[in-house]
Amino acid sequence: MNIHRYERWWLTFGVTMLVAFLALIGFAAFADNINPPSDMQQIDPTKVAQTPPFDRPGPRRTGADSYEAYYVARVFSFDPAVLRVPAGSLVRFYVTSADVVHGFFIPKTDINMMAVPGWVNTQEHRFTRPGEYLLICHEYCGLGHQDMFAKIEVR
Ligand SMILES: [Cu+2]
Repeated sequence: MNIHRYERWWLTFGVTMLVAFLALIGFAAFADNINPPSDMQQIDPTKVAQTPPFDRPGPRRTGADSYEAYYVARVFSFDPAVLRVPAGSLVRFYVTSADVVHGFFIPKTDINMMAVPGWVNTQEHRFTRPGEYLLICHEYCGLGHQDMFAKIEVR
């Protein structure tokens, strides 16, 4: 089989790039220890209401200006419906679902997660500006999806 010289160069370039990128991915995964999330906490989705700390959803003060906020998402609401924290608070959100997959999105912040039954998702944000923040479900979860929201009051 006769392969044109330019075609051979192009094939060599393509295979070289493929090997280089695979090597970079391998390096990142093993040498730099970059992995997909694998340490997520699990929870029995049928026993969310009995499993601490999700049996009492809401905020817990963990420091002078830091809070943990435990949220349960279910059709078509979030529990707690209102979270009140002082301005400047660093809030770590812990989110799970008691039924189907929901979204957990707070516009104008970097909080954007999924509430997945069986799993506890977590993210944190510092609320520096006082005001009322909307927490919305941004994953279609059923006929009442558009009514699924909660509020965060920062004072
Ligand atoms: Cu929804």
